[in-house]
Amino acid sequence: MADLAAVKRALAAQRIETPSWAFGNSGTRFKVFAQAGVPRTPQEKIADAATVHRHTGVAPSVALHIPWDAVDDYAGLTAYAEGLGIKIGAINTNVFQDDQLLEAVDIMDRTGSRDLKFWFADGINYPGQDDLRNRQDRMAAALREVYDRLGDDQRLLLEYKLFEPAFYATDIPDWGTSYAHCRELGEKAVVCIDTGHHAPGTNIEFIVAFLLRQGKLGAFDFNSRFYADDDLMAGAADPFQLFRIMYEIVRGDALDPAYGINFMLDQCHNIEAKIPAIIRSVMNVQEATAKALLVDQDALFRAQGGGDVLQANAVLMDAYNTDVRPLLAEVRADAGLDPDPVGAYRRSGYQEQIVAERVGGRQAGWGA
Ligand SMILES: [Mn+2]
Repeated sequence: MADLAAVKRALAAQRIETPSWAFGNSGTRFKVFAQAGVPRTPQEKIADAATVHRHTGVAPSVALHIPWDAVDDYAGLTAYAEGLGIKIGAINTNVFQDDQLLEAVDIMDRTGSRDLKFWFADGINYPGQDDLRNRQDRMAAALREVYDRLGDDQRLLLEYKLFEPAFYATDIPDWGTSYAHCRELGEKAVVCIDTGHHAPGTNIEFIVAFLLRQGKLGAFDFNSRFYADDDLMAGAADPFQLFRIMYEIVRGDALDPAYGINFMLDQCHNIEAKIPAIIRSVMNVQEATAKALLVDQDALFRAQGGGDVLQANAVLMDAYNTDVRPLLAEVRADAGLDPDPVGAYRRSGYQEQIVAERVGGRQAGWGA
């Protein structure tokens, strides 16, 4: 049996980072869907992220996106976040220009961010368009320049994506390519797993286990996918997959914030209300984590060692099939929070307030 007091302590200590862009407008390649009350400035995005933290208690940092969240005064922005009880998290950028990559490190210095996350939208659309091997050399050189600029306590998170926007070849299409570049760079470079960036059927928990064993798993971008990079709420499409991923995290003793993995969300909310959808996503990650913590590891290892296939599977499924909502309600109550974060948000009047106040100006969103 898992130690319930230890499970509750681990859940109370869990940290999940929210993405600033999830509070802005988003859409598909056909249309960006506007919603009333959406932030117009990085400050308003930070205020929404602080609201998510106020109701969940486990989301005390917000990732920024450069250039979407670029401001003149980063010290002021950091102080503003701290005044609302949260910190600036990872700096995300997807612009392949050396000067902009280096500028992102300057921004980290000013915001106190530990993590710089790169996703490169680079690749080619046609065979022969460019030399595949030279492109890797150029990628390695660009990464090296940024890596060498990092401070002692800063890290480079290298994200991968199977395809899009380039459809023939992507420069960092999979975890193996990211891992190889990170190994070449050194200790401060680690892989970021975006759960939406794989081919259908990919065993993501295997990647988690492998990278943990190598000490090269640095972060997650949690979201759900049905077809491709759909960016749906984490744990919505396949909660069992999220459980299997979190089990490998627990199995690898990597849940504690001191281990260093940045558990981020990376999602977009096109038609559903953004703040409660992000609260729901945080809760989905918490539920998957609670179930992972409830796995009876002694019984599991015994069954595995004894070659009892059915029993081993049953031990895992027993934990997965446990209703952990009452347990998480207790964890929240112990922390002085409402046990029902989405309900508490709806009753708080915050949504009505931002709809009334955020009138005029230019709403934040894709390309803004
Ligand atoms: Mn991502």
